Amino acid sequence: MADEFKHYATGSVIPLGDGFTGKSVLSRLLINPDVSDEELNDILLKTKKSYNIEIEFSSEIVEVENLPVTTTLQFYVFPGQRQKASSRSTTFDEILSVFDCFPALLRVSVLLLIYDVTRFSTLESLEVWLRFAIVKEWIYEDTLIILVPNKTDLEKPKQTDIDQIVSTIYEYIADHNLPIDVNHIKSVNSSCVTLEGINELREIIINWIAHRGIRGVGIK
Ligand SMILES: Nc1nc2c(ncn2[C@@H]2O[C@H](COP(=O)(O)OP(=O)(O)OP(=O)(O)O)[C@@H](O)[C@H]2O)c(=O)[nH]1
Ligand SMILES: [Mg+2]
Repeated sequence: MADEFKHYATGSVIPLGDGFTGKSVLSRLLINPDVSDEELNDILLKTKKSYNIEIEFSSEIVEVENLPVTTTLQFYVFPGQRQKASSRSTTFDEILSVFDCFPALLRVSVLLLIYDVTRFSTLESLEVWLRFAIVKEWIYEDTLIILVPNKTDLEKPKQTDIDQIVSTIYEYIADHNLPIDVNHIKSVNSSCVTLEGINELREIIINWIAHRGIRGVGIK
């Protein structure tokens, strides 16, 4: 009888961070980490600055309590730009105001806080991005927050610094009385050039959504 049912889990993933930190490239690699060298070069060189929402989906079957659960990651990638560069360019706030009504944006399963390890200002901005997620009420009891120091091929971040940032994020979350504990905050160093951390990040995200995403049952 159990064989007749198909189990699903789905969850939205939102990468947040300043422009040029690697949100679009990283999301494309997380959707498909098994890229050839040629495909990787293409992604790195041809991914353009975002002026619109980018939506990427991928599915995988994960065993949860002996049941195969078809788990779908939905990435919603926004432009990192907050200021208008010209009358034709669009900003994060403008694009979000169009897509704000998306049901998938009501509750976010995984929030990626991305900064570029070579630019300190992108780390400083994370407070603004986190505040934004709080104001939007994206964080609920089943949200996982992952700090992603990206571009580690260019510079190695110190583990002590990362631990300090994670505890600052936790204090910030606790100050805002959000219903998540310290186990909901992780960090994974990444490089979209060497692919450091990409498989680890994907595993963490997919397992989190399989276990804590929005579950459903259908008939096979
Ligand atoms: N060296 C290095 N370059 C990277 C890495 N990740 C991304 N890049 C490059 O950084 C640039 C910006 O990457 P994007 O993914 O477009 O950045 P974004 O955060 O989406 O930027 P916006 O769309 O402006 O918000 C591109 O030229 C990428 O090829 C990385 O890990 N290492
Ligand atoms: Mg982008």
